[in-house]
Amino acid sequence: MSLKVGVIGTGMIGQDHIRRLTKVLSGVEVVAVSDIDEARAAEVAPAGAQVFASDKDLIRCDAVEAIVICSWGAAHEEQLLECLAVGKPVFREKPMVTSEAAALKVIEAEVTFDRRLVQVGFMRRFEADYRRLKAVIDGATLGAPLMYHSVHRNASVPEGLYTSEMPLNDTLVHDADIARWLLSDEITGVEVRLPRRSQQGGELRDPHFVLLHMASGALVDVEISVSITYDYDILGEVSCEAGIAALPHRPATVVTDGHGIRQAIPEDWRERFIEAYDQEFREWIAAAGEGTATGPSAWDGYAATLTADAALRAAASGGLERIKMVEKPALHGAPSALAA
Ligand code: ISE
Repeated sequence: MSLKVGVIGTGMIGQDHIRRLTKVLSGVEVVAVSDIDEARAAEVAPAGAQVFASDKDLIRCDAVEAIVICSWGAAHEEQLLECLAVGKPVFREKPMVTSEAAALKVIEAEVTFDRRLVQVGFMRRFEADYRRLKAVIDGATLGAPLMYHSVHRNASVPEGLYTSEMPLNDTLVHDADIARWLLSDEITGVEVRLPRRSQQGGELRDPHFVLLHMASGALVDVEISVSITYDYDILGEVSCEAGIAALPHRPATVVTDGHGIRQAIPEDWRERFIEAYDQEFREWIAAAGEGTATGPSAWDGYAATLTADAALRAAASGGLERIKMVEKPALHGAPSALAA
């Protein structure tokens, strides 16, 4: 039997997930779609799917068993709380919400429901290369992780839509989440340095150099470039006590011609993480079919929101901005190192 899913938000990522859920994956059916732009929702809705003007109506529709939210900005909080109110599993694209207060409300609602329902879209955790890297770190053959170097380069970002805060509250959250997950650690403080400004980004402040302080004492440096022009380049290397573990380069055809020997790099995140997104949804479908959620949780969404807020403060202050988390609920795993 197929899981009957409603999709809220039919922009670029929403359309990509509808394609994935209808053409790539099995055991799932998109039965409802909604968007503030109803005409766009109607245009991209799969044959037979109901189109809703109101996201609340979609969430409450009896035919919808689980929800995928790909909408933009402030609507997230209300939509998530509505899903939790009716007890339906929900996949929420990152960022989970845009304020600490909203993240705490989502955590509280899920804890009250007493079952995990929320999965947040940190797709890197589902990629085979990242999983192998984590297995090496967890295996402890290299000793304790001391530093993680993360490189996050976008060729360009959508003009007008991507604003100057977004390197820190939209792009950085992936590196922050993967660092927490790879090192099994929490972020306790953030520093941001602004190197010489690239002329390629127009009005945007680009690039950023971020330093994440982890509870264990490990340090994570992140390069965020969003106008690097050449392609979408993601690198990661963990320095441990007795060795180094790094992500491999993606396999690509080796082309040899008059310009030399070269291998193509993915153009954007949809191409770079295509398998990760597919696997992320395979696991979401399996859990949602059981009426629950696994993978990145509301706690992880909360941690990302705190990191983004601290990074924005750090960019303004030039100093180290501390993060203080509430006590981790048992529902979201073992109490964190930061538990009060
Ligand atoms: C975008 O929203 C993503 O999630 C991509 O993974 C990231 O590389 C990009 O910078 C974000 O804007």
